[in-house]
Amino acid sequence: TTSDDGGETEEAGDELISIGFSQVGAESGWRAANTKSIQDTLTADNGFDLSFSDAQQKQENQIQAIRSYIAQGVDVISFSPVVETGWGPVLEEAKAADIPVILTDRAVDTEDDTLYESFIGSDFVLEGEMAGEWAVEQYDGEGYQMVELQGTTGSAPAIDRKEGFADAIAGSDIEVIDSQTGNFTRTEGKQVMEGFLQKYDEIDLVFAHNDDMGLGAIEAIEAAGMTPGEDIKIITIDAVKDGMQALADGKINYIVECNPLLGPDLAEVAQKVVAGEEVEKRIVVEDKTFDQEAAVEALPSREY
Ligand code: GYE
Repeated sequence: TTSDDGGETEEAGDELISIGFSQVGAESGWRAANTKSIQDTLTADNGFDLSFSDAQQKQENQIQAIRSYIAQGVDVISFSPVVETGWGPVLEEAKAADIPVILTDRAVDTEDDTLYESFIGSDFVLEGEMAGEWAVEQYDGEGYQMVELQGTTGSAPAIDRKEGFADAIAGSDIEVIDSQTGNFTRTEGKQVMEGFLQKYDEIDLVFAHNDDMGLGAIEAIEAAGMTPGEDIKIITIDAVKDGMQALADGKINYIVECNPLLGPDLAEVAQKVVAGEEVEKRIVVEDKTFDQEAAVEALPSREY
């Protein structure tokens, strides 16, 4: 089917745009807010027929979901790639079937940018840098020993946040004594932090690649009889409700936001792509930062 009059109205009785969306999983509060934004925006009222699948953080599940969307012949495929590499073949298959692909949230590592129409999401290197710059401002000169809780191994946010933070603290006396993945989940963040607390006599600072792992670390620190936010400082990324609450409560020291509300941008780009209009290859979502005071102020009106 081709799009007809190309009119601006969304409820003109036009055919719905069928879109297959493969989500990473349900690993974090960020992901829950992201899923809700997509499901609340890509509705029949807005002109979409959404097929949504959850890959449970497994690339093979995403590839399978994308192949089934290709087989169904949807108008648009969108996904948030769990890891950066290994997408070439399935993206080629979508291209061969003439189905446009829109990336949201996480990037793929490919030289060939004709394999997708647009990539909508935050600048994760910048997020890591903003977190690291604040750490240097606050703590340089104290000889802090830091541990890092990394996101999912091989994912764009884990790679980029690590890099941005490392760049920002280079030249300071903050020393990264260990860095392990907690897979962006609260449970694994807690487990990894428990291990760190057993292994090291002195930990002054935690940099967690997302709020959920930071919240897990808080549980481990409290269980070890210490006060998170004081005995051990904590910096995280996301700024979801639970993270912001912990920041307002003084248990986290600083959060760099990562905006999960990508549904509206995705809807707009999908409509344009189907209508044959030009779209931007890269749409960067803007993120703010919060210290404890700012969190107290922002919490009452926080959407997610
Ligand atoms: O920071 C984390 C989630 O890809 C930006 O994935 C996203 C990250 C987010 O699990 O909480």
